Amino acid sequence: MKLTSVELLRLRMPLVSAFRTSFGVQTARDVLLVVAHTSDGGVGYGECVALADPVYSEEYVEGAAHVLERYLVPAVMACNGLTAARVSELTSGFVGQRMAKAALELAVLDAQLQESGMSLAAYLGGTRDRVDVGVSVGITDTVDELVETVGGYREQGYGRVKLKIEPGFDLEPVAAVREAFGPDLPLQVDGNTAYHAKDLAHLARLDEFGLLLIEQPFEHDALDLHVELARRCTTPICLDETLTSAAVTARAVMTGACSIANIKAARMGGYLEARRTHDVAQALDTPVWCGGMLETGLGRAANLALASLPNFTLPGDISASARYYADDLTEPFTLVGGQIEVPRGPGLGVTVRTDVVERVLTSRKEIRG
Ligand code: NPQ
Ligand code: MG
Repeated sequence: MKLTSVELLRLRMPLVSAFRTSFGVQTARDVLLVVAHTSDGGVGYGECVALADPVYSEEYVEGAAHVLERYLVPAVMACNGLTAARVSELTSGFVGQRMAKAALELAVLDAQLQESGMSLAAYLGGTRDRVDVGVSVGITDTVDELVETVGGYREQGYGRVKLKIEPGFDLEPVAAVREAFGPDLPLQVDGNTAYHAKDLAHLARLDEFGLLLIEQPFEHDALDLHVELARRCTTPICLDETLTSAAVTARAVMTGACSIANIKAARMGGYLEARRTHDVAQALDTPVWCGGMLETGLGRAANLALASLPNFTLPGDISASARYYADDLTEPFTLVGGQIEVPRGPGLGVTVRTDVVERVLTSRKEIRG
């Protein structure tokens, strides 16, 4: 494959409701799409999930757009016989930039699979045609409002519920949700690195609520604190922000910092490293689940393909399109019995609604060879 041009599209996608976490309130997504055009007339799409500000990780969307235009795209456009598997090696000279690299790798992979007629799920080794999904519920002003919000998602059919927590909003809301929906509700929490060593004893009290897992309470590089909490808790510890590669995931598991892994392809530089992480976790008897970054239907299609792999044994943060967007960039993904169907068509297996793209477009930049 040879790329003739790459477009960087910026879109402003309002969220249906504000999403509050320990690192801030999001009311819209500043989406960056990478569109790869090939010499055979092929087109592939990739979505960059970096936030508008570097509050979840060190990357942010403006920076990702610059790195793509200045470094990453030129590195792959010069390549004849380009394949998705070569993108990480061709861009390895540029340190980090995982979310930017992942978006480019996915655009190349989509174009490659469109050409070969293979679905992303088949390419990655998926074994399921529908996957269990969950919902991530933001911090609310009151505990009553949280219980009401969770009730709404339960009515929509969500099986697993994840609550965002932060210091001052943890034990009480978790107790209220457990009280309201009973002992059998699959429930987990996510601290998004908001806690510190002084909170160890407090966090260990989450053990009384029969949670599936406690996700990333401490800083991304605080492996030792996660090891200590895991020692004090019966509730499994899961890592998110920390897990930036298969090797880092193996070390985190083997040091006891986590016994469950949240896999986000974008956080690891792409779906190929995400698959390698899946395989390493499987070899270490460590269950994984697919994390979410409020992707549009493009990134959501790719996450569904990834979540169809055998060791994704826990429901992922792959919610229905309507959880975040009134109008998605693809036909909307909907919930059926707590599950979502895995696209089967070539590549991402979705049709891009170019009318919606044009409506929410804020800028377009074309990079030619
Ligand atoms: C997490 N995702 O698991 C992240 C946090 C998160 C579904 O909770 C815009 C883009 C807003 C990405 C807010 C979920 C976001 C975002 C929160 C990711 O830690
Ligand atoms: Mg998380």
